[in-house]
Amino acid sequence: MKLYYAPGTCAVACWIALKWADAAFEAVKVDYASKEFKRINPLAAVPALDIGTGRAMTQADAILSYIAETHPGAALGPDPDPLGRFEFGETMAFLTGDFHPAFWPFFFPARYTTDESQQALDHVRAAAFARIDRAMAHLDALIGEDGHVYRHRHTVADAYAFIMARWSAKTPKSWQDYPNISRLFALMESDDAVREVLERSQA
Ligand SMILES: N[C@@H](CCC(=O)N[C@@H](CS)C(=O)NCC(=O)O)C(=O)O
Repeated sequence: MKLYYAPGTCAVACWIALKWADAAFEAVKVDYASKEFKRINPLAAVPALDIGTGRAMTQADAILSYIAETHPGAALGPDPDPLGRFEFGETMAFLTGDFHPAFWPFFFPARYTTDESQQALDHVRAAAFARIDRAMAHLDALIGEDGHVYRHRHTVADAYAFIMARWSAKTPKSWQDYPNISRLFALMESDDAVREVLERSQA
């Protein structure tokens, strides 16, 4: 199994999940904009996971769910009851569909306006920051005082939320300003597997 990643991206959450699952895999660093990688994922985005079926899997939510489902002993996925599955799906959809996309206009404002002036870019960033803050506040409320994103326990949602919330350090309000997200960070930063992945993925 091969995980295609770029440093600091949501693909690193998949790497953490694979480590937690004790899966056998190779992490392959890519330039997501390169021609070679577009042959693996035509959408030019990481993560992609090649399990040898002839087509790499894409979409972080689906990949993380696949890792959780194929490694049940690691208990990284939802509780099996319908409400448990719903809450997990709702959480992952928020993280990948609302939280992650909120950051992109802040980091790449030129993609979100045809006006090339500095003022236009500043406006996009200001609007983006309001969405990021709203999503961070929602994540903070989801986490609560135990430091976990889903039902008071360690799941792939923790890995994804942690890696994405790190991006807030580059915005006017960092994760340290949100008390429950700070609790998640304390748990993640004291996890040996997480520390190893952060070190290796940034190398
Ligand atoms: N919907 C995709 C989005 C993946 C995505 O945007 N990945 C980012 C890294 S976190 C990326 O590779 N972006 C490249 C780009 O937008 O140019 C998913 O959830 O996996």
